Formats: sequence, C-alpha cells, structure tokens
Amino acid sequence: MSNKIQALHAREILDSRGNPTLEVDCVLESGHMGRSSVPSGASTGYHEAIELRDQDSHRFFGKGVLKCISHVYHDIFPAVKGHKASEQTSLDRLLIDLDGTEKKYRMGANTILAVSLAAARASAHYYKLPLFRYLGGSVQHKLPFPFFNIINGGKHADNRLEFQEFMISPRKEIFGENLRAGAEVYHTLKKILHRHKLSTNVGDEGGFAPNIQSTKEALEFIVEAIESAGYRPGLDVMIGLDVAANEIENTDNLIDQYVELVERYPIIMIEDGCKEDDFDSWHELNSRLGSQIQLIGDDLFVTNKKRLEFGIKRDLANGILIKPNQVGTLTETIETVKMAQENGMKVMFSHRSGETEDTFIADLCVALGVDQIKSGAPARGERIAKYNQLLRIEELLN
Ligand code: 2PG
Ligand code: MG
Repeated sequence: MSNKIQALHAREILDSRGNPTLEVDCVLESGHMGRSSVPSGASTGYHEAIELRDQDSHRFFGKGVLKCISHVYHDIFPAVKGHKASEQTSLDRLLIDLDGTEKKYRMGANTILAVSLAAARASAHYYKLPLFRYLGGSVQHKLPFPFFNIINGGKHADNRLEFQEFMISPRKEIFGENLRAGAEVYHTLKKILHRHKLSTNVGDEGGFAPNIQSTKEALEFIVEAIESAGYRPGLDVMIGLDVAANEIENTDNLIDQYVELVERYPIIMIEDGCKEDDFDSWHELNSRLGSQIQLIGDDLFVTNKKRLEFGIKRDLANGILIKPNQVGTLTETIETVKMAQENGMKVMFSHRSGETEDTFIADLCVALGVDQIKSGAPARGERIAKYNQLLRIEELLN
C-alpha cells in the first residue's frame, strides 16, 4: 500500500494555557497515521506568519480555530489528496501556493504547519523510522544542549521582572545528565525562593515567577541555586536570557546593561536583546558582545529566510531561534536552519509559551544537528514532553 495521503482529520484541542489550538491527523493509503498540533506564542514578533483565529466572541472569546478546521477539509484536503507524504518539499510548496500570501494570511500558518508536520510524521511511520532518523537520515546524530527557563518575567508572568526568560544551560556531554542538572538546580532554586518567603508559583513556561523586580536579583538567585545544587556556575552550568526587548518600553542603555551583566555573570546567550526592527542597535550589540557570547534573534528573524539573509548581510546577530510556527511549513523551517548553519550561526530550537504535548521539535533539532533547544523549565508536562523525547532519542543513539 502506498504512502499517498488518503485523509486529513482536523480538530480543536486545548494548549497549555487553556486556549484552543489545531490538531491534524494525516492518514495514508497504507493506513499509517501522523498527528501534529500547533503551539502558540504570547510575545509574538510582528513579522511572524499569521496565526488564524475565528474572531467569533461566542466561542473561546474569539480564539477558536474552526476556520482552520474548515480550511483543512475544504481547501487543503482536495489539493493534497493522493500526494505522497514523503514528498515533503512539493507538498509544502503546494500548501504555500494554495495560501498564496507572503504571511499565510488566508489559511493561517497554524493550519498549514499542522498539515505539513502531520504528513512528515505519517511518512516516518510508513517507513518504520523514528522521526529524527526519517528527517535527518543516518548521519551521526548529536543531542542539543538544553536551555531551561527557570525564572519567568515579562509577558509570561505576573511579576515585575522586565526580562522574559532567565535560563540555565548545563554543559555536560550527555543530554540525560544535563536534564538531571537542570532539574536539580530548578528544585534548589525553589527551596531558596521559599526560604526568602518568595512565591514559587510558576509562569507559562514552568519557571518560577517570584515577585522580584531586578534582573540582578534574579541572576543572584540563579547563581546561588547552581552552587547549592553542587555545580560550578560558568563551568558546569551557564546562563542565558531572553530579554524579549519588543515587549520593553524603554530600551535606552540596554546594551550597556548587557555588557555589565556579561562581565559579572556566566551569561553565554542573550536572545532578542533589541527590538525586532531596531537594526542599528542589533548591529551595535553584535559588535560589542558578538565575539564573547551568542546573540540570538527570535522576533528579529522569525525563522524567516529573507529576514535571516538580511541579518547576515548586515551583521545583526550570530545566532537564530527556530520556531516552525513562525514560518508555517517544515520545508521553510529546514531551509532557514540550513542557511544559518552554512553561515556559521548558532541555532537554537524553541517551544512557544502556549504549547501542546507534540514533540516534533525534539526530533527535528536532532535531525538537523542544531546546537541547542529551549523548551521551558524542567517541569510541566508540555515542556517535559520535549525533553523526555530527547532522552528517548539519546537512548536509541546509544
Ligand atoms: C520566546 C517564546 C518562547 P512566545 O519569546 O522565545 O519562549 O515566547 O512563545 O510567547 O513568543
Ligand atoms: Mg524569544
């Protein structure tokens, strides 16, 4: 029996914030089925492809995805029926052309991505291959270094911390050991916050959201937690920040602040240190800190090849964050990753703050041999799902 697409089923499910999102099943003539569900961001970049929502206030306060479901059945299925699921590039090209707009306004990047990834997964099942092998072939695979978001601020929490994410990145060779270190530091941090009578409630990505105000206070707590858990800050465990500068009103003097923070703390990565279209500041930041640490563009590049190409020409950053739903198909995601890798940039895969239990990004980042992944804290099912999948892949590789 062939691997041609026989049916698509689409449904509305809930994401980790309790908002509706789209799930698609792709069924092949052989009977094999692949399923994919789409995450959703809160601090989304202006240049991201469009996430289609119903705007009908009677259901889910206008956030439903019934329109997406209708596009899957009425527009996409008639076009892809009988298409081989293994021919991903032409399948994705078909989906892109069917929408016909630069940012996937008509069908929604969420709709298109769910179909694109579900087809890939169905095809992996057809060939009886683990997803990472199906996507990446039989080359020598390596596991990415994880970045665990252990303190949440910005738009992801109800506290007054300006920066959105304070992450730790353990640097052992074995992923399982890095996951363990992440969990140990996370639990130690919880005890420390508790001792300081600070809340240990968590934000959207599973990190703690204590009612503290300053970046330095957060970093001091993290350094203390790393040490108390028995690790050496700057040697065993490093620190990363997602400033999410788009969400910050006053960004004057931010670059000076970063230079000072990098001198004082073992920070190896700053994501979205400047606003998405403030290219002069990005260039300045990259000239001042680019030789010392990773400067990763999230809202700056939005996983978009054209934005990345521009950024490379203008020397805006030395790394890129990859979120498939920022662009809308598997093929475009892979093209952007390859362009970054060919240009010597660091690549970090990423979850969204509203997530599902789908673990596609874990397999994809191993398939593409990327350097790093962030999927939130080492806590909460939808975050852990990705880390646990990486554990399974590591076991398979050994
Ligand atoms: C980010 C992401 C994920 P969101 O800014 O990097 O952490 O957040 O999904 O809200 O855009
Ligand atoms: Mg970000």
